Amino acid sequence: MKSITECSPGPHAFLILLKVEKYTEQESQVITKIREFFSEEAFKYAVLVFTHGDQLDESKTIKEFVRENEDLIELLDKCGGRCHVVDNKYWNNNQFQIRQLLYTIHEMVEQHGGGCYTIEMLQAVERNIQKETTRTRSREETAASKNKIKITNSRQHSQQVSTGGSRKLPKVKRSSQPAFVFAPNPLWDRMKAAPLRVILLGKIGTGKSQFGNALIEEKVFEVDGSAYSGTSKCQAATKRNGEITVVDTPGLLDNRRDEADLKSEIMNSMLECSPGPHAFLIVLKVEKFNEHEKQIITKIKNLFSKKVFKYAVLVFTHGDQLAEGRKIKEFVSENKDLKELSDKCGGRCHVVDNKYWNNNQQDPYRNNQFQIRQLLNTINEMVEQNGGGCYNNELLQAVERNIREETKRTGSREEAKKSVWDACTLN
Ligand SMILES: Nc1nc2c(ncn2[C@@H]2O[C@H](COP(=O)(O)OP(=O)(O)OP(=O)(O)O)[C@@H](O)[C@H]2O)c(=O)[nH]1
Ligand SMILES: [Mg+2]
Repeated sequence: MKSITECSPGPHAFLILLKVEKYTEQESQVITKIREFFSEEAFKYAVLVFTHGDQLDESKTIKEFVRENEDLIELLDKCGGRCHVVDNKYWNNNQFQIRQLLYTIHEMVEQHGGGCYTIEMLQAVERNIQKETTRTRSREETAASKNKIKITNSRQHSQQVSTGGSRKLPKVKRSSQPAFVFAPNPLWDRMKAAPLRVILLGKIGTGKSQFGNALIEEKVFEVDGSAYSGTSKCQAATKRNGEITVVDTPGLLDNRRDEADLKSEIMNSMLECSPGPHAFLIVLKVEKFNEHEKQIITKIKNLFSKKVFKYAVLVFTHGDQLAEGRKIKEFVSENKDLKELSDKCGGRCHVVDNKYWNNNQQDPYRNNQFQIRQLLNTINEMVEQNGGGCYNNELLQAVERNIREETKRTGSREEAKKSVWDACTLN
């Protein structure tokens, strides 16, 4: 009950912590206890947070894990489908999940009209605190002294509970006080409005398509082991519950391909993520950074202007070539040109190995899932730094205007994109 006085007039959210493990009788009893203490109403304000995320099968999302157990499905349903996963020990960086969780809470509070969970008992506590506050003018002091007062209430409460069964506490009107506590966050607005849009760019055969598949957690892009460019057309895929759109592109500097044709195809990728990408992932291999690689970077700069680096992250594939125990930033800093490039990209670089680092348990750094989580954090941070905005230029703005007009006419954004693109290529 002390926890209640601490967040009077009532909590915006109950975070119910569970482990990624079998949902047994014991877990079920904990849920029953929560119901007994706070009534069924509490679940409307609840989010399930699973810890020990490293126990989650690499190929599964937390919702898939939940769907394997009838009781968990039922519980998740009660909680409006809200659940997240973290790992406090092995996932050094839980920020992505925590941001998602905060976003979920934010959305839930909005759904509740900014209100919080409140029952008669909680309001009684609040009334007492308010009375005491006016008397002592110190809310903190009074919260402490009210704890003593609440012991009586708490006893009454436990007596009620001990009578057994699921106790339905009287529901009372929600607090009229504006209870919404989060500062406006452009990232949340962006996440709500549209998925994160990401374009993969790089030399032929660096592993763009295979990495793209890892990023969206599905085999959508065709992987090709031949010496020639496997990907000839841009392809977009929106996955991870619509949170991310990844656009795969053909390899740059393909001697066999007409330059104008390639350029037009790369520009097509921009259309796929109109009004513009939030991030360009420049895919390189862990190998010598020679003239050819430099030419690729120059090409990217010529295509998108030097503004591109403000939105870019370097992703190194073939991480296996990185000496054991070394970090990608160390590798980058050994080469003057690479270091310069990385600096232009705000020091944002990550490493994966599409062949050997899937499900790598031995070294948490040499693990694609870990690296992808880190990469998503980096992208989110970069988007925040860029004020929630995306890469844009005049051409893109004009294209977006046309798409919007066409969408109004045809009623379908997809169709509109296609006809705008057809019009562009005919000119
Ligand atoms: N060893 C190793 N092989 C990789 C890695 N990433 C990709 N490959 C292999 O490299 C080849 C090319 O991979 P893709 O993903 O098709 O490369 P891409 O950059 O999309 O190639 P293009 O579309 O032709 O430009 C395939 O045989 C992949 O299995 C990696 O990290 N390590
Ligand atoms: Mg490809």
